[in-house]
Amino acid sequence: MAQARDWLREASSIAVLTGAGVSAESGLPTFRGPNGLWRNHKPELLATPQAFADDPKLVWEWYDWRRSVHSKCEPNPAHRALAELERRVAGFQLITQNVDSLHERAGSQRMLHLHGSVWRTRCLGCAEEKWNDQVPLDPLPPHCLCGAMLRPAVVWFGEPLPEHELRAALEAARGAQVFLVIGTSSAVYPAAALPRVALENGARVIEINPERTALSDAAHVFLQGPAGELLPQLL
Ligand code: BV8
Ligand code: ZN
Repeated sequence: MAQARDWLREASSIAVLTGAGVSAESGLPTFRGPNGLWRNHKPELLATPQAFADDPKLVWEWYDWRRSVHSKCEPNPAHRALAELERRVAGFQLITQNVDSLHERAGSQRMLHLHGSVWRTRCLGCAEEKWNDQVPLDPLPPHCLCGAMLRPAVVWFGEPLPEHELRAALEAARGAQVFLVIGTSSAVYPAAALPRVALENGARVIEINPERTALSDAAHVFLQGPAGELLPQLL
């Protein structure tokens, strides 16, 4: 912890990659965690274009349930610590895989959503993308004014990540002196490649997670524990 604190204090460019674990202490189930299932469906199988094509209503019921759970959650000390770190360091960039809005609600501004957001919809007809925070959604599936069906504006498995966000995230990983990896199993690509890019460019990589992950052996420092406790201590 002391080593990590020294590196952070001296760094003028810091990048942070977060995953579902940073929202765990807010009460949001993680993607692959014990309570990640919904009606016995595996998230990896529901978060696909195929599942949506097969049964748009079922997939929308899953997102509607996640949106209603999100709407009852508050940012936790991990989210607030990251918003504080952004205020302290000019060269700060937050990169999240999460599709919730807890980082924004905690005050984060310089941030990139690699996998979209459950609070945005995209029209299958006119491609219009917009904010929608109606909970519960009614009717389900929601439709656009143009008449076509809407989809959640998230990145499903097999879909490319948004070009701008991915390029900016790679830029931040290359330029970071310190790269914090928080609450992610580092199992999903290309997001999981970002800490490797940072390592190759000489960054100090610090991982925060209650469990070891695919990244842990390569990280310079592995802080074992919940982000909501360790991040405030680190700051
Ligand atoms: C793409 C949005 C190509 C939807 C998500 C084989 C090998 C390598 C790659 C692949 C492969 N087969 C397929 C692929 C590609 C695939 C992939 O990586 N699959 C994996 C599973 C092997 N990737 C893709 O498909 C990507 N697209 O590659 O496109 C392409 C290119 C051009 C043209 C066409 C195609 C798209 C990936 C994005 C998928 N969408 N979500 C939705 O959410 O509904 S990913 C999903 O996983 C979530 O976004 C989540 O954020 C993400 C990563 O999961 P984590 O955030 O890490 O969450 P997880 O539950 O796994 O872990 C939680 C961690 O928190 C744990 O480590 C736990 O210990 C920790 N924790 C718990 N409590 C705490 C904590 N940490 C701190 N504090 C706590 N209190
Ligand atoms: Zn439309």
